Amino acid sequence: MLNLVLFGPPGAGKGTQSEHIIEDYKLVHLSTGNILRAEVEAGTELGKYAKQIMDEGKLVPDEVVIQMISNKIDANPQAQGFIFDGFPRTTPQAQALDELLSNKSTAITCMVSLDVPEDELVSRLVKRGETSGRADDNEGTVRKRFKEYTEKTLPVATYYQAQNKLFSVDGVGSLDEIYGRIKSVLSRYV
Ligand code: B4P
Repeated sequence: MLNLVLFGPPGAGKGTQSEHIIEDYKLVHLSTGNILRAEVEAGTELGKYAKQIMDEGKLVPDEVVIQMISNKIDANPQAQGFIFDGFPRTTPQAQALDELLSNKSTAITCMVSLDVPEDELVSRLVKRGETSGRADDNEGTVRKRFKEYTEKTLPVATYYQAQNKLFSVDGVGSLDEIYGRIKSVLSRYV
């Protein structure tokens, strides 16, 4: 199995690059951001609870997203591998993911981290905000999301580095250039 964590700050292009990877490597795409937005859209209790947190640029509590991911892994027993997009975002989430995969006799293969400077991220997300309708795509909230990332999510890279699974790639450039960099990391494994 190829189990990839696609990592990076808000707006780094995780969702964008996932689309190519899923197609070429036949992985099941698990994006916690997409799952949460679908819950918000459907007006579920979870969606109502998560919306306020997401709109403030904060992270949804670990136990909520861990349970969501656990359900999605169980719902895909035939998967040839997973791409985790936007998860794990905290060290407890990373530990829980290791345990979930170990219970299925598998593990994370590698983490690819997309490196993009903060000002470029703000400009991408403010631009997306012109059409996305996302309440968290405005400069003030993006800066808060970046702060959450720096404080709570960056340690996740150290967690995978300690397992020799971290690969950083330059996330600035054309979509094809960046995808080429990701493929060259994945070519070590497939
Ligand atoms: P997410 O949905 O995960 O999203 P994201 O950080 O907005 O972005 P992504 O990196 O996927 O960027 P994209 O490809 O879209 O999270 C949203 C919120 O959900 C979080 O703030 C949090 O509240 C909650 N949440 C999600 N997961 C959680 C978890 N595990 N724990 C707790 N809370 C969680 O690209 C962004 C833009 O850049 C697009 O407009 C794209 O077109 C553009 N772009 C992409 N690549 C480009 C390039 N190379 N050049 C120029 N523009 C580019």
